[in-house]
Order: sequence, then C-alpha cells, then structure tokens
Amino acid sequence: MYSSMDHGFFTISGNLGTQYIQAVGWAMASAIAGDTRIASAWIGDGATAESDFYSAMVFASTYNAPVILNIVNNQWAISTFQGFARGNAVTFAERGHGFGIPSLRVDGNDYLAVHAVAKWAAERARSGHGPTLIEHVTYRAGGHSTSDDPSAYRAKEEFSAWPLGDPIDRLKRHLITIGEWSEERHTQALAEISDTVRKAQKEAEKNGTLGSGAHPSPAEMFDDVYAEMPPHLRAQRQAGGF
Ligand SMILES: Cc1ncc(C[n+]2csc(CCOP(=O)(O)OP(=O)(O)O)c2C)c(N)n1
Ligand SMILES: [Mg+2]
Repeated sequence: MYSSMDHGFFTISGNLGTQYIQAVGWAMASAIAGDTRIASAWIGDGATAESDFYSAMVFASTYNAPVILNIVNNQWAISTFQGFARGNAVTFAERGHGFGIPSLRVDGNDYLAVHAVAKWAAERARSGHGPTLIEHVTYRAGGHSTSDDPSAYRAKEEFSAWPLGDPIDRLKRHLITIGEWSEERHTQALAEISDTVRKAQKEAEKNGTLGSGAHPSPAEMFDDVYAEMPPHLRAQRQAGGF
C-alpha cells in the first residue's frame, strides 16, 4: 500500500492487524536509534481479534516502545458486530491493562476529546513513558465499502439512533456557540474544500483512469518488492511473458 517516507508515513499491508506489529517495530527502531520520532497506528474493532494485536502489545510493553495504539471501534467489522471480537470484555481498551499499558476509551466523535487524548499519548511516548492504547468509540454510518449493503445485516435506520452524533456537525456547533465559527464560514469552507478535492481529482486523472485504458503493465507487479528478485519470481515473470 502507499507510503511517504518524506512525511514519516510508513506503508501498511492489507492483512488486518499487521499494521500494529509494524508500528511497534518502527517505534522500537526509532528508540534504539536515539531518534525522537514516535509511531501511531490504527486498527479496527474486528481486527483486534487477530493475534498480531496481542504480539504488538507484548513487544510494545516489554520494550516500552514510543507508540500510540488506536482502536477504532466503529461497531462493525463489515457485517460482524463488534461484540464478537470483544467477547466477554466490557471494552476493547481493557485488553491493554493485562499488558500494563495505560489504556483509555474516548468518545471518538468528539474532536476535542480525541485531540486531547492523542496529545497526551504523544507526550507520554516522546518523554519515554512508552505505549498508550486508545479505544475510539464511533459508528460506521455508511457501508464497509461500495460493494457492501448494510441493510442486509442491520436495521436500516440504526445509524440515526447512534447517540454520539456526527463529529463534524458537533465541532461546528461547538465553535459557533463559542463565537469562533459561523454557518456562513462553514458553507464557504465546504465550497473551498470541495473545489480543492475536485482539482486534485482532475490532476490525478491526468495519469489515467480505469476507464481510459491507461493501465500499468502486469510486469510491474514484480517490481519494488525485493532488491534482488528471487528465482521463483523471475520464473513466474518469464512464464507470464514479461
Ligand atoms: C487477515 C485478514 N482477514 C480478513 C480480511 C478481510 N477484511 C477486510 S476489512 C475486514 C473487516 C475489518 O473490520 P474492522 O477491523 O472492525 O475495521 P473497519 O473496517 O470497521 O474499520 C475484513 C474481515 C483482511 N483484510 N485481512
Ligand atoms: Mg470496525
């Protein structure tokens, strides 16, 4: 998957849970190298049932790694309710206590609360106090993906009963109440952001779209994985005619 070394954004893989062990390893390496940078990773409620979640916590606590381990509990893992992955535990956050990792639960739809807790965890990591586990309680209002139909496994109107509301709307109302924002500025900001996104999309589409026929060669899937391609991959590439 994508990464940007210049921005300290390291690549993850699509296998659920692996981002945690990668983040802990990255944080350990940073500490060992005497670097001041810390790592932060996000996992879903469902993915906490993967053993990598626990491996990561063992290493994070044993090595006191400067890492923030976030769990985004959005209630659903595609069609599976979070209660399955949680089992008999009351919260996901309490999983961290057995490892001696300070763990807390935050209203994930409250921007200021999320900001405060992230700042606290980052300061802990930066000052050598090691990992923090944060469970963000939120709700996935839409489908898991464009190919997912949530009405097949949950009540159609469930999202409208979710008590914690929409995080953008909550922040907007809070800022208007304290006189730092207005409906007009919000409308203007939305228009500006939409314009930026549309322009970025046009720019990106100059590289081609799925419909435009500008497809990369299948030969490229063999690139950029190994410094020296192992013989079995070379043989596969040759068998494919590349
Ligand atoms: C090891 C592994 N098993 C299964 C999948 C397929 N898969 C992709 S997303 C997903 C559900 C993830 O749910 P959750 O962890 O709650 O994250 P969310 O998408 O809700 O943020 C599954 C099962 C995968 N990518 N990797
Ligand atoms: Mg989920």
